[in-house]
Amino acid sequence: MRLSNTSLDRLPSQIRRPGYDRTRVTPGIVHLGIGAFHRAHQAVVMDDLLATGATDWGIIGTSLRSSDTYDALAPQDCLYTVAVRSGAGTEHRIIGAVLETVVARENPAQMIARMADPAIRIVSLTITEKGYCHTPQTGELNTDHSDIVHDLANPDTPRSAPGFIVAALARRRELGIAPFTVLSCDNLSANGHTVKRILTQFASLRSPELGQWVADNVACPSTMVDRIVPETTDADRAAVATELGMTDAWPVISEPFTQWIVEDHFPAGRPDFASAGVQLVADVTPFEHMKLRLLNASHSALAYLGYLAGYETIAAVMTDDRFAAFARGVMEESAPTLSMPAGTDLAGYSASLLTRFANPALHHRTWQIAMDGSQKLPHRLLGTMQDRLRLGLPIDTHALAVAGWMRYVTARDEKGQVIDVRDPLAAELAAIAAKAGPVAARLAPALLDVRSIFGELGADPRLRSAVTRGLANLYDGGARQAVQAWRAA
Ligand code: CS2
Repeated sequence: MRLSNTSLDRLPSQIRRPGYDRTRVTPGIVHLGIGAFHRAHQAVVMDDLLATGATDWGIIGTSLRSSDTYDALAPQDCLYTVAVRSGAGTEHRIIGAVLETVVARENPAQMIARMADPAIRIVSLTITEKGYCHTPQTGELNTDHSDIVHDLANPDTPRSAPGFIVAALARRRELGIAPFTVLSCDNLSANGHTVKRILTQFASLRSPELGQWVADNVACPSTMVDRIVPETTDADRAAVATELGMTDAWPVISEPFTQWIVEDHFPAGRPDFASAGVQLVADVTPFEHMKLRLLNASHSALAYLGYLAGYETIAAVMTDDRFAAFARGVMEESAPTLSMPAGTDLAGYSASLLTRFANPALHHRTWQIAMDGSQKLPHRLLGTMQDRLRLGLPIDTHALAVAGWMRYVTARDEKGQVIDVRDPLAAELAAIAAKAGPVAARLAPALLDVRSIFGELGADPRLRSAVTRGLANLYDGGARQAVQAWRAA
C-alpha cells in the first residue's frame, strides 16, 4: 500500500494527518526547490495554518531540474511524512499542504503559467546558495553563468530561478496582474536584498523598463529559516514504512526544533503566519547573521574538520569533546561581531545549538554539509573574519575552519582516499590544489586568491598567515591533532 488520499484512513491512529478538507485548498504559493528542507519547514507551517483554518492557501512545489520529487510525490497525491527525531523517539506526521509538483525544466511553459496565475501571491525559494547564479562574495548576478547566458537568450524557456521568476513577473506585468512577493528561504546574508538585486539585474538585461518595474514593484522580504533536515536515506524510508504500515517514497526526517523569522512586507497579502509560530519582524538582518555566523559557521567547521578526522555525521563529531569545544570556539569568535536586539541571549542560543548538533537520532552527514563550500564560506565564516580583522581581533578559530575547507577541496583525505567534492567550483579548486601540491605555504595563498570567494579579504596578510598556519597544522598532524592543538593554544 502507498500513502495517498485514499489510504490516509488506513494509517495507524497515532499518526497525525491533515485534519482539513484538501479539496478546499487552492494554490497561493509557488515554491521553487521542493527539497527536504522546504517540506519539513515552510510546508509544515502551511499545514498548521490549514489545520486551524487560518488559510486556504496550498503550495505548488517545483523542482528546477530533477524529477525525483515529482516522481515520488505525484503518485501519492503529494502527501508525505515528516518524521521528527530526537533521543526521545520519533513522531510521524503526514503533511497535506503541497497540492501539486512541477518539474520546471520539463515544463517551462506550465511553470511560468502557474507563477503568473493571479491566485499566486508568494513565490518562495529554497534553491541553495548556488541557485541564485550570483557571485557569493559580492551578491551580484553572475552574468557569465551558463544558465543566465541561456536564459537571457531564451526568456520563455528559462533554466535558472532568476530566469523563471522574471519570466513570470514579465507575464504578470503584461497582463496587468500585480507581482507576487518573492520570499527567499536560503541561508544567504540579506537574502531578500540579494534576491531583489539579482532579479532587478536580470530583468534589466532583458529590458531596462522591466528592470525598473521589478525594482519599483517587487517585494522581497528577508527571512531567517532554521531546521536541521538531513538527506533522507533508504534506511529512513524503511523505518517510516514500518511505522506507517505503508510506503512513502520520500519522507523527510527532521529535528524537533524549527524557527522562521520573516520581514513583514507582503503587498500581495500573506497568510497569518504568526498564528503558526512564525516571528514577523521589521528587520531580519541581526537574526540572519546570528544564525549564519553561529549555527551555519560552526556546522561547516565541524563538517570539514570532522570529515577529515573520519567522522561520518555531525552527531558523531560532537561525541569528540575536542570538536565540540572547537564548535563552541567558532561561536565565541563570531558572537562579538553580532549586534542583536536588547535581551537576545546569545550564550543560551549557542548552547542550544550544541545540543541540537549532538542529537543522536539524526544521521546528518558531514559530507552533506561540506557541499558547496565556495558558496557558503562568505556568508558563514568570511564576514566574521572581516569584522574581527577590522576590530583588530584574532581569527585563529575561523582560520582553522577555512583551512579545513582548503584541505577538503584538495579532494584527497588524510589517508589519500578520494573525497567526492560537490561544489560548482570543484574543478577549479582541484586544479589549484594540484598545481600547489600539499604544501600549506603554497596552497593557502593560491586558494585565497580565488576572488569570487574571498574578494579583497583574501589579500589581507593577517588572514593569509592565520589560514596558512591552520593548513600547515592540518598537513602536519591531521585534523584531530590540529583541533586538539587549537584548544591548547
Ligand atoms: C547546513 C544547513 O547543509 C548545511 O550547510 O549547515 O543546511 C543547516 O542544517 C540548516 O541551515 C539548519 O537550519
